[in-house]
Amino acid sequence: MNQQSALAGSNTARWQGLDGAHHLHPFTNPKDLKQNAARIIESAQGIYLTDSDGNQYLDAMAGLWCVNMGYGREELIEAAHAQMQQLPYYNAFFKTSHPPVAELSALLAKVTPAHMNHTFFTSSGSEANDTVVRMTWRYWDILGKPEKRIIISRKNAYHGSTIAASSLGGMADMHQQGGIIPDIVHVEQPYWFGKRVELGTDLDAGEFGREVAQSIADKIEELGENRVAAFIAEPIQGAGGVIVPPDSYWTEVKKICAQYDILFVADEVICGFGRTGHWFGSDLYDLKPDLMPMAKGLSSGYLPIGGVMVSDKVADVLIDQGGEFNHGYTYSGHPVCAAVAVANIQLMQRENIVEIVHDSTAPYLQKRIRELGDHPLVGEVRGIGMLGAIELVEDKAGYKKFHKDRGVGVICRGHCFDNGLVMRAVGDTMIMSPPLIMQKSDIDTLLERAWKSLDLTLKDLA
Ligand code: PXG
Repeated sequence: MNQQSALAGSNTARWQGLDGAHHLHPFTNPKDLKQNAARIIESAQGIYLTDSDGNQYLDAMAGLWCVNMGYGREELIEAAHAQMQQLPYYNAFFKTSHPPVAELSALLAKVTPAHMNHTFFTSSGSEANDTVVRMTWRYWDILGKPEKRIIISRKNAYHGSTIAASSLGGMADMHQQGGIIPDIVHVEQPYWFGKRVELGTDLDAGEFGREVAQSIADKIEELGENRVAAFIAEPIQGAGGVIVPPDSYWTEVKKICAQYDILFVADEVICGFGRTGHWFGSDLYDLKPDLMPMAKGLSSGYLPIGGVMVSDKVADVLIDQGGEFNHGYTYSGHPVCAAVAVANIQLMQRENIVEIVHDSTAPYLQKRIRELGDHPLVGEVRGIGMLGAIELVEDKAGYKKFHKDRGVGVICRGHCFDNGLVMRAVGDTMIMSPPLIMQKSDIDTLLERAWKSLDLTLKDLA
């Protein structure tokens, strides 16, 4: 061992010790972590992470679905540095503003759908969805319909981790710890593969999509349109397992949202900022949402910033009839975060990244990951843009998954790490959301490592 790696090793033990003794991790079983110390990620460049022992990993999750423009981008670092010197903090309460937040608001009006021209800023996607709840309720209140309170969401949706956002979400594990706030209900998700597993047989995609969409209309009828405020959905469910709905689903949901007097909220926290090969998932499916929570890719994850993009329809009511909206955060539109978001969007524009993803890298990623469908462990591969999911199954033809206690997804994730690849496991669904800057040769590396990790997983199961 040379001197440098010996030193790196000792630092690893020190950081693991400090972390284990004092850090409560999000979504982690602390007892498990005690037995297996945390992997310490120390630096990153481009699409690669380096841990404190010098191991490198291709980050096929872009951090946590966010580092879209890759690590180490000088433009973003410089924007933060310059803004720190100029004005590290000021708020946007009390009729004040500052250049970065004004510039960012204008830029967002340009890149989001044409009917959306105002942003309410937050520091995260969860806060954005909390804002959605209050804004939705406020909107109907102003219009003299305070009884319109119920927000319809979907099972297995993820909308964040604050109490309101986790209530909007459809994660049963989260609801078990703390319950959900009133006036939120959940309908089916358009998980075609999951339904085929449940039934143990194939199923017409178009029909399934229309049926699941119809459950939204049924729910509105059951509750009464006069009580329903909004329907919220991710264009493609991310944390739930990259659930790409059948084409018929959004076609039908759009009709339902137009038919009833309710707001439609497209949660773009993952799908936004080029992830699907379009600026927003709403562009991909032509969704025309009334509200659009966003975060993550807004700053490529360099600093925490989120917001709610507000349609003219809602903004007109809030602005012309609403008076003061009693809502806001100390860091709403934080100048350094806003400056980095501006630099990030400008970098995306300068590098034509959305076009490159749409025309070149996403089609290549989608073609290549589908090759994994030939692997004996893989029951389905799906994806759109720079999003992918690989379903690990016991029996391909019979749509049979492994018993969940076998932890096949976790085994596979471990092999991915050991082979220099970060993929996330949602149960036995391996998911990826690689940086948008991936080139075709990077995608080849990803595939090589994924295939090897699947082989090793299969070997473990034998
Ligand atoms: N909406 C969506 C669609 C998300 O994916 C949030 C809201 C909340 O954003 P914040 O910034 O408050 O985390 C998210 C976040 C995972 C994972 O394990 C996914 C998210 C967050 C943490 C973990 O896939 N998505």
